[in-house]
Order: sequence, then C-alpha cells, then structure tokens
Amino acid sequence: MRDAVTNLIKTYDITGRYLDRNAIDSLKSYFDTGAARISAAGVINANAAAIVKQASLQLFGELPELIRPGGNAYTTRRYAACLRDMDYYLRYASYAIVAGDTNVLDERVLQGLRETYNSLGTPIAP
Ligand SMILES: CCC1=C(C)/C(=C/C2=NC(=C\c3[nH]c(/C=C4\NC(=O)[C@H](C)[C@H]4CC)c(C)c3CCC(=O)O)/C(CCC(=O)O)=C2C)NC1=O
Repeated sequence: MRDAVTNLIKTYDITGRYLDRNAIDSLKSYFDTGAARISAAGVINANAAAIVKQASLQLFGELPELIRPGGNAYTTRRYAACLRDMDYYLRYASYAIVAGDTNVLDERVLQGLRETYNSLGTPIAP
C-alpha cells in the first residue's frame, strides 16, 4: 500500500534523483489538502450506510436484472453480499482519499477482485 508521499519517493528513488520542483509542488498540494481529505473521509464514515443504500438503489434502478431470478444479486444472501461489497468499495475509496493515492483501492479491490468475481459469475461492469 502506498500513499502520495511514498509513491513520489519511490518514483524519485528508482532514478536516484533529488526531489525537484514538481515533486515539491505535489507534496505541497498533498499537505495543503490534508485537512480537506480527512474531513471528506469523516463525512463518508458518518454516512456510509446511507451512501451504500443510495448507490444500491441507483444500481438496481438502472440494472434491475441483477436482482431478478438469474441475476447475480438475486436471493437475499447474494443481495446482502452485493451491498457488503459496495461498502468495501466505499471504505477503500475513503482510504484512497486519505492517502491521496488510489494505490490501495487498485491493489486491494480493483485488481484483487477480478478473478474472484469472474469465478462467481459476478458481472464486473456494474
Ligand atoms: C478487499 C475487500 C473485499 C471485497 C471487495 C470482497 C468481495 C467479494 N465479494 C464476494 C461475493 C459476492 N459479491 C457480489 C456482488 C455483486 N453482485 C452483483 O450482481 C453486483 C454487480 C455486485 C454488488 C455491487 C455477490 C452477489 C456475491 C456472492 C456471489 C455468490 O456467492 O454467488 C466474494 C466471495 C466470498 C463471499 O461471498 O464473501 C468476495 C471475496 N471481499 C473482500 O474482502
């Protein structure tokens, strides 16, 4: 898992360079937006259940076949697994906001999940 700072250092370390103007600017922006990113994460945390509910209403409104017989989120167990997964995405998204880098989301969720979803017949596009 990398955040904006470790990611930047890794990039410069690979090529053996001191942090240049661009690096300093991007560090500055990371620290300048720190309070805003933390408060965004706080808002997400406090409203996670409502955000997941809203997102699920929108998803199943747009793709009702998911919750019809034959759909991957059909049956109470699979419906609950789907909502739980959305809660996972949101949680990892909140980590990414705090880290100022999407690495944690890519690594733990987006890449890690593809094979699992394929083997479960869970459609990735939705
Ligand atoms: C790193 C955090 C993390 C994630 C993200 C995660 C996902 C995850 N989702 C799963 C299942 C599932 N995921 C879904 C999700 C959906 N079906 C749909 O039609 C929708 C498109 C979608 C909801 C948006 C469903 C329905 C299952 C159950 C599938 C089954 O058992 O047949 C499974 C299989 C094991 C289980 O049922 O618990 C995993 C590992 N596990 C983790 O630890």
